Amino acid sequence: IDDLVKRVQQMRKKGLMEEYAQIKREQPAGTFQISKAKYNLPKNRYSDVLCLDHSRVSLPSVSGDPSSDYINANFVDGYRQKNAYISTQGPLPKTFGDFWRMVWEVQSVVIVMTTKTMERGRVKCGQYWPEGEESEAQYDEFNVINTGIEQNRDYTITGLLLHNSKVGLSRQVTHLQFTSWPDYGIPPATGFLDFLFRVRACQADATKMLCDSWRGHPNGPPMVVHCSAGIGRTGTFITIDISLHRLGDIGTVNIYETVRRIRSQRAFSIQMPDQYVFCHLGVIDYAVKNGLISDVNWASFEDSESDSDEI
Ligand code: PTR
Ligand code: PTR
Repeated sequence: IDDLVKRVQQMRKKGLMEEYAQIKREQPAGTFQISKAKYNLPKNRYSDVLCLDHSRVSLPSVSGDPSSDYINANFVDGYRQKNAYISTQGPLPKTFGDFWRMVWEVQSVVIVMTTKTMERGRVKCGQYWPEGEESEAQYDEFNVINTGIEQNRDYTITGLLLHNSKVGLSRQVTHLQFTSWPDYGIPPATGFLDFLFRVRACQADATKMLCDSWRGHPNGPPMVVHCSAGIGRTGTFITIDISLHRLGDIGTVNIYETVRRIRSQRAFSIQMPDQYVFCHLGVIDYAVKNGLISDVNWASFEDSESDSDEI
């Protein structure tokens, strides 16, 4: 962790932003053929945010409907855990049923949402779950009941009961929505870290209650993480989660490589230079708060290199 602090202080904000620009110049690690198929295009929220073929989540297909197996979602590996996450876009009304089918198929127990449904007067994500306490809604074969809401300053936690009428079974899912994160922006660090640890606690609790099929997978099924496009805020959340797991395990982080690895499975992850910087600052903030390091001197962090390119 001391190395991370040194690195951040040496590179300063400007250097980190340049490093991010370099990551952004790298070609995506594969093709987007299935996302681009004519019958799948309407299922993408943004025409320029497609999903890599090799890591996409395929749904069970229905014969005669070539688009039935498609959702704009990718598996992303965690820290020493294959497919720890699914990064996906904010569901569109026409993909609500697909979204719930995905949650059902991969047996997710936690959904992380890092956007609001509306921001600056624009729809960022569909209302794909019943919003009011005790209310319910139907999405294809899924009946979803809102079983309770816990409201916090920066996030809201909702219990959802998912019933699949095709197989006659129900499952409990916890929905955690972070509400203080503007798109293309960064969140408040303290609120964000509180949120991340609540997400982990929910995943751990729910995993404990899962049946035999998850024995041997101590961290449980993939966590579904989404924002609007499923790249900016989602990528930032996953980068910090992986980095803090790694920090806890071996005492070091490598944010540069972590971001590149995430991007190799969910293309374009992390959208803004500030989000890349925030990954570093969020981890350092955690380390300070937990006494791993003493407070960091940020005096010249935001300065541009004083002697080189100033006139
Ligand atoms: N309070 C819960 C927690 O500490 O994780 C969050 C939560 C809130 C979980 C509501 C589930 C909820 O709904 P219910 O318990 O009614 O299913
Ligand atoms: N084409 C969109 C744009 O206007 O930039 C794509 C996009 C939208 C990219 C939102 C990222 C976005 O942010 P996030 O992934 O955090 O929802």
